[in-house]
Amino acid sequence: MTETVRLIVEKIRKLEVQGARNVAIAAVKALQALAEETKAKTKTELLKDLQQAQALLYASRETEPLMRNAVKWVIGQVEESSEGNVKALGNVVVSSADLFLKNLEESRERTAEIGAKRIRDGCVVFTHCHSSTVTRMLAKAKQEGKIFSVICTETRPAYQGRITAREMLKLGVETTFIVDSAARSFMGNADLVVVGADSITSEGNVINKIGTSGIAVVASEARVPFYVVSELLKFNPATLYGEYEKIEQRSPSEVWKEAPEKLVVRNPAFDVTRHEYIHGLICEEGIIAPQTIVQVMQRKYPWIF
Ligand code: RUB
Repeated sequence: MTETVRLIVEKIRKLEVQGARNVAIAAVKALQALAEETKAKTKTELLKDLQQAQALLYASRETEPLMRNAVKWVIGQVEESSEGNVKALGNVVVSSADLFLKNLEESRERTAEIGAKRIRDGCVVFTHCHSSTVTRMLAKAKQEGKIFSVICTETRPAYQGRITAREMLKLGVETTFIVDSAARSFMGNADLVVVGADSITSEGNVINKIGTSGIAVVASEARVPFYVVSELLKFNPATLYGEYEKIEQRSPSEVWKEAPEKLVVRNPAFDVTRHEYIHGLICEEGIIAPQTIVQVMQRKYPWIF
């Protein structure tokens, strides 16, 4: 395995690269680096290298179907290619990866444009964690001249909410920062909740940063619409065939560095928000009911099945 792939895997594992989209982008770039650095002499050897990288990337963050879909698609292009020469196959990796990234960017732009229409002047937007898709949507609303404010949670234990808060301030959006447990106290002030997604199941349930499902319940109680903003490729096709999405369990030391001995500290990275709490899934195809995800995927991304 090449050094660049190992470095990227480490960055993903340590959360130096965070958020489903950024993780997928880094993974695709790792495959591009591999294609340029590989010592493979045949198509079989190149595919073996790519599959090794695939296994390392998948294991770096378990709950990331966008990354898995991206890597699978790029490797699929090599498998299907009629090229026999390793150099030409390397070019297939690079160009397919570029195409994937371009399409992903277009999906985010379209999603942001659609979502920005839900932000009205004077609106208070509640968000959790850091989603580059959510912040892009809010940036779009701001560019369109909308005046709104944001409430964001700090998002223990890794404080991704600080990334969101900094981005919002940079955009010139009035931002209030709260501890996660203050979500219920502040929900009454919000007009809508927008969160990102790491995974979407065939039933339309959404897996996102730990704490999201509690916020969805609180939003439902307060009658505040709860939206998920996500590119469709975060759908996990295996869930259609009965698999559960795995929930990544991170190191207890992220929660309490020097915890007393014998204390059981648990640190799941994500939780599941059931579709009945989701007002709409804002994606590149529009605002859809999350339960319709399978039909939408069959129409838009049939290769995923
Ligand atoms: C980040 C997180 C984000 C989603 C969506 O978790 O839960 O809401 O990944 O992000 P972590 P994006 O920080 O553990 O990766 O919209 O950027 O894909």
